[in-house]
Amino acid sequence: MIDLYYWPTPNGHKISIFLEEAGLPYRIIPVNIGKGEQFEASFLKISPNNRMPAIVDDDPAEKGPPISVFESGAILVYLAEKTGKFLPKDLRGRHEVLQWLFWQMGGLGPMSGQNNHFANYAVEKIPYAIERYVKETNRLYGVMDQRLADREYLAGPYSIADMASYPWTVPYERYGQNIDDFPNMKRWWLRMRDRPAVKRSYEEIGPKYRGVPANHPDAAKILFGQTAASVKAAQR
Ligand SMILES: N[C@@H](CCC(=O)N[C@@H](CS)C(=O)NCC(=O)O)C(=O)O
Repeated sequence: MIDLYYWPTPNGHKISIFLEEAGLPYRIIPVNIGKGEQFEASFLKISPNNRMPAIVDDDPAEKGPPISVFESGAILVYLAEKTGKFLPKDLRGRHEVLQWLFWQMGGLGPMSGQNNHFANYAVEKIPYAIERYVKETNRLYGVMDQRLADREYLAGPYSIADMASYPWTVPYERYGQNIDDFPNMKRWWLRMRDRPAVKRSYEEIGPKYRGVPANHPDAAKILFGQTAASVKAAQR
């Protein structure tokens, strides 16, 4: 059984999509990040970066004690290796997927996240910061659109690269983008949206967990302005 430490954000959805696609039994342990549950000492033991998602697998392939994994990209690779699904085993196929997975982890996710912060959450609206991230998101969508011109999925067959990327394109309007400007990406986006596992993730699983929005004063106090002292204080 996999324990999934989860909250219905783009990074959380990546893992519920995988688990639903693979049909692996799992249990959700909600981590309400707007309430600060990511700073609980027991959670920091498995996710020292005070971020969800994280997983604990109590039945790892090599047996022995449970294995915990944090960072959504690492979790997707772990689960793909555990199940033998959504990450090809041959050298070329595997690295095709890993490139696009890392592209998401280092680019699409963080840049969209900053975009969202400056455009939608920052109390002070800074035009330079908003423009920088809206443009970078636009560039990344352009890269995806080119890539998807002659294929159905980002890296060959449907893979963990698609599962990682899709959740960061769902709120494209919040990120100042028009999906109609990216017709190849739009075809992929609709294909992803209509997968039953993706639908379950967004329509059934996510809505069970609701908190205040990130810019609610109680949540903003916890989520924005974290420093090294935030983690240190939590470990006491
Ligand atoms: N690189 C990490 C990022 C995870 C992340 O940023 N999670 C956010 C929600 S999407 C979170 O837990 N935020 C809690 C906080 O900011 O304290 C991953 O991909 O797992």
